[in-house]
Amino acid sequence: MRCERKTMQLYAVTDRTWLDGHTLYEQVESALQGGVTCVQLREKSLPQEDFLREAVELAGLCRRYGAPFIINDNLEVALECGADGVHVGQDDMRPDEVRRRVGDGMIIGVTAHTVEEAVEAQALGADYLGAGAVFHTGTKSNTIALPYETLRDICASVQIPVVAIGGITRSNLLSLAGSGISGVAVVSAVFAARDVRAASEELLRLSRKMTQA
Ligand code: TZP
Ligand code: MG
Repeated sequence: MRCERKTMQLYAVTDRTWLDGHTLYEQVESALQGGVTCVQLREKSLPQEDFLREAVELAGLCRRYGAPFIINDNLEVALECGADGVHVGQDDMRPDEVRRRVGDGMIIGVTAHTVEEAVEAQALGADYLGAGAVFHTGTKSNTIALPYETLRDICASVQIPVVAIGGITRSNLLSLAGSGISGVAVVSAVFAARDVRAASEELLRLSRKMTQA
């Protein structure tokens, strides 16, 4: 399996909204010190050159901490920076096409909102699924609300790990117990925190409790 279940325990997705005088590199390092088990670089408006430069730096950082490093949507950057994987949404490149381009070694993550999308993504070569938004989120617009029952059905319909995303905080994380997810993906709960490291430690503790429940 290209993606171990424990990799999904606490999946941090970057956002520069809350840098608060820090660099993204510093923020990601704090998150890694707090124990995040996977990092996704998600950049929606950086010029390609800057995106790649940042990706190369963060790839090296994540390697030092032994956490898989995933690039959102940009295959060229993922390949050039030596990322461990790439994540695509339903409107992005199809997973089988991604697989053809990146070869067998790279992790491919796919967003799924329904059982049909989940089953198809797995059949087309996805290594893990991101499912959400499980709660209301202000971080991404136009998210589709995913009821707990759908999350549970998605998990039951595939063999690959599923990570829940969207509006997850320390207060609601444990309510995802029993759904079958392997962990949680968070943006603001880590990167908007005043103490990114402490927030990561607490979310990791809760996520472990949630999957053991
Ligand atoms: N995909 C679905 S919801 C979301 C993404 C990228 C944003 C989640 O952000 P937050 O701050 O953890 O709610
Ligand atoms: Mg996308």
